[in-house]
Amino acid sequence: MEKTFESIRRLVEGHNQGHLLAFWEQLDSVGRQGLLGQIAGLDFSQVDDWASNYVKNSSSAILPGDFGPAPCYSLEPPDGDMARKYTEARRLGEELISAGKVACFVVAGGQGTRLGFDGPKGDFPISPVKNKTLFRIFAETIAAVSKRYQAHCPWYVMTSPLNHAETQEVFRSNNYYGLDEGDVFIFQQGTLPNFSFDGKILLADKDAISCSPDGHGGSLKALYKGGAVADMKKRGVEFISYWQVDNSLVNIFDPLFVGLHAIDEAEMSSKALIKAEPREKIGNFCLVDGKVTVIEYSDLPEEFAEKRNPDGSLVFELGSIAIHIINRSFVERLNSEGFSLPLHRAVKKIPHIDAEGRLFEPAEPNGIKLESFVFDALPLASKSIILETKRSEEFAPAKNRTGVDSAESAREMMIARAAAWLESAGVAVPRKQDGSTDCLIEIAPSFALGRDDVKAKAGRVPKIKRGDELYLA
Ligand code: UD2
Repeated sequence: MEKTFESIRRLVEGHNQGHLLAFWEQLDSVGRQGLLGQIAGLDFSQVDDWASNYVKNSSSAILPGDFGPAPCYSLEPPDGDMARKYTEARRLGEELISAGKVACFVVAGGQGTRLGFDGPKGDFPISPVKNKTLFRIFAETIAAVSKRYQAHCPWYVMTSPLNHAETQEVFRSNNYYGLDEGDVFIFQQGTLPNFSFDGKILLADKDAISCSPDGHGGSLKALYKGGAVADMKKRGVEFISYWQVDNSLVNIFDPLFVGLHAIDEAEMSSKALIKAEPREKIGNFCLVDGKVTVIEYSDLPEEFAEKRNPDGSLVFELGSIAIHIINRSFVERLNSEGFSLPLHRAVKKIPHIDAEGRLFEPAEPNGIKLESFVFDALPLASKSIILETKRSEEFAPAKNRTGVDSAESAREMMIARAAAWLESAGVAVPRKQDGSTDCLIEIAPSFALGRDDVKAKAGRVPKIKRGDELYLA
């Protein structure tokens, strides 16, 4: 260990991080071993760059010199040619799903802190009548899709060290929600060290570096390193349908989206919606040097966010809802090329030990966490398409407990979508004077995956009375 210690000491001192070994003399052999392992696991070739370019440099992200709005496939095809393309794309998408070439992948490494929920976010109960959790809704959707297409649809779940063991336990104790355990692949994302404002890596304890999950962009490395990509290859999976764990309305297997992506030979594609307002907290789809690029809401200056076309629509109207199709071969290519995504800094309150080894719990932000974002891989794709979708059909993120993007609003949107599906099938839904439903409705994925399924089963729906709690399964 002495020899290893000496080389590690030289390494950390060479990068101005000598303080990481400040408590070495006080550690027992287990602590020493653990600390050396953590330090050896850090990519020191990058630490100086992180410290100077992302930590000490507090200027906001650099905006590209020249950029414009990105093109997009609209909700409805604008003409006959496009209508034929959409029809063909739907057919191809269904064929690819049936052939088991499409897997699904949820990023679930974040904690439900903003939701005020102590546990993996996917375990948050959300459905309006049965109080099903997000994970259960996704699992039932996957089961319904697998049944419809007579296909194996493997599910990949990315966790982080914050919730990996808990997530595994949630799946185990729920018997994998009825899915085949072998078709659920749970793996962990990587971490990045936390820094003080002066570029020093913080210690969580005398024998432990303070680290945080490396952002959802870390998924592109973790899919590869964690064995998911190899598993996909074995199964013949070519396309990965990506979404975020907080989106309770996501359409996990959308034949149109998969088909358009495949016909256009794209490597990574996205769904977009028209922003509700110029400063909505979702990324903006832009075109930079001919490449689809997302500029995060916090990085797009007001003058661009507010810019309007002559017809009054926003110039940058397309918002990213973090739904993508990613080719398995794209993930393989990036990893074999040793890619890295840009990092984004977040100023946070980070507990750590001080120079005397005492735990310090800051009341004010005291350091920097670094993250990469998955949408920063879009410009690396040889081709990338965007498909517009409807908020009311496909996007209800539960980020906060109440208010905008909350568990409350997501629940309301689940009811509203179910009501809209029923009404379009000719079923009367009691409504209050303000237009909201005067009943609770929940449609299980086993009953319907979309509007057309409800139409086919409308005859089975009982008459809905005011105040009813209707569950269709
Ligand atoms: C994200 C997008 C935003 C928009 C919005 C839609 C970013 C920076 N912004 O905003 O453009 O699409 O979502 O809802 O992404 N996660 C991990 N590991 C991590 C960090 C996050 O798995 O290390 C997961 C997390 O569990 C969640 C998702 O990524 O499912 C999004 O994270 P967030 O809620 O922090 O993103 P937000 O709301 O800033």
